[in-house]
Amino acid sequence: MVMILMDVEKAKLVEMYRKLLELRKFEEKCWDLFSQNLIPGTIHLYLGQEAVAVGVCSNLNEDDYVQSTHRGHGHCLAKGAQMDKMFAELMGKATGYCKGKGGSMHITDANVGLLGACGVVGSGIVMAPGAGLSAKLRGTNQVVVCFFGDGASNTGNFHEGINIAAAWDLPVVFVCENNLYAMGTKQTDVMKVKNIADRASAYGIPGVICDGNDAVDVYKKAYEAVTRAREGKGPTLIECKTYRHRGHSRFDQGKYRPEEEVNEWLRMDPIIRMRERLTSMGILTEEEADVIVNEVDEEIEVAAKFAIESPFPDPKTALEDVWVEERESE
Ligand SMILES: Cc1ncc(C[n+]2csc(CCOP(=O)(O)OP(=O)(O)O)c2C)c(N)n1
Ligand SMILES: [Mg+2]
Repeated sequence: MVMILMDVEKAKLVEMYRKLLELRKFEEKCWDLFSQNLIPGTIHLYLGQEAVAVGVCSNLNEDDYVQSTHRGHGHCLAKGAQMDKMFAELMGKATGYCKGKGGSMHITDANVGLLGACGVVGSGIVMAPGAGLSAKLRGTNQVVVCFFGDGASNTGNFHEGINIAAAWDLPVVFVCENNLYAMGTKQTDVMKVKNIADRASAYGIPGVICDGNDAVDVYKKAYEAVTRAREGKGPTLIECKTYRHRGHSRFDQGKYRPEEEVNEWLRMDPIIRMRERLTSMGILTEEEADVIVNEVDEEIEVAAKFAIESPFPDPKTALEDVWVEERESE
């Protein structure tokens, strides 16, 4: 374990522990707010997969881009989106990211390079190369991270997006979060290959497998992929093996998953593992770790209070911001 951590700075590890907690507690609060009927529509919780977003995004600069998915709260927070505006958006409030008109699957924040969540499975895989091409043409050294699931890796977009990004050496890092299920469909029932990363060879790019419940493993492998992209050497396909703690969306209890499987993955909880590492390495004492937990709890309460106390949008604004005015062609 010492070997694994020696080359990652202590401050970075502590920062990652705090981020992991933010993602976890944000989702727990979402569940709480939903249970009180304060969040309309559906939500797909990121609980259990936190090490992926945190491990990857800890390598990014503010002006790098992230393309998210329907299960995107973790990506947004890890890239620097504001909790208060996220809660407000989920609750349909006027202070939310889309003024309450978009909800969970439309959270976007251009100020921190967040290109947006999207409910259309696999769609991000063809949009990310566009952002990569833009960065390449402008010569900005920006990198694009494209998150998607195992289910999305079976769509045609996977082939189209990765193929063109590879052919043009675009600065895109494709991160597949393999949580073993696409809704109720088991990955092994619909794929002949064991590892999604194995498909990378078909595009002539590196394919890398990570322990997706270990933020440090993800961080280090993503570091190599981000560096490669920034140096103009093209994309990498990273597969993070992970698991969602809950059902697919808020209405799914996940009964199709065997109890032993769920329990096995719960034992590999990414937050507990990170805390155990930091305390056993002497980087944090138990008391210091508790202080961070309490600080994050407080941060969550403040952000949720902001959203709860925010007004709903005025019905008169319903048609604002939903249509782009026609422009003269240039
Ligand atoms: C194009 C399209 N087809 C189907 C759906 C319905 N749908 C929503 S999420 C989902 C499963 C996605 O699975 P995966 O890519 O593994 O992501 P996960 O939910 O596991 O994070 C499906 C089929 C959709 N939203 N878009
Ligand atoms: Mg999945």
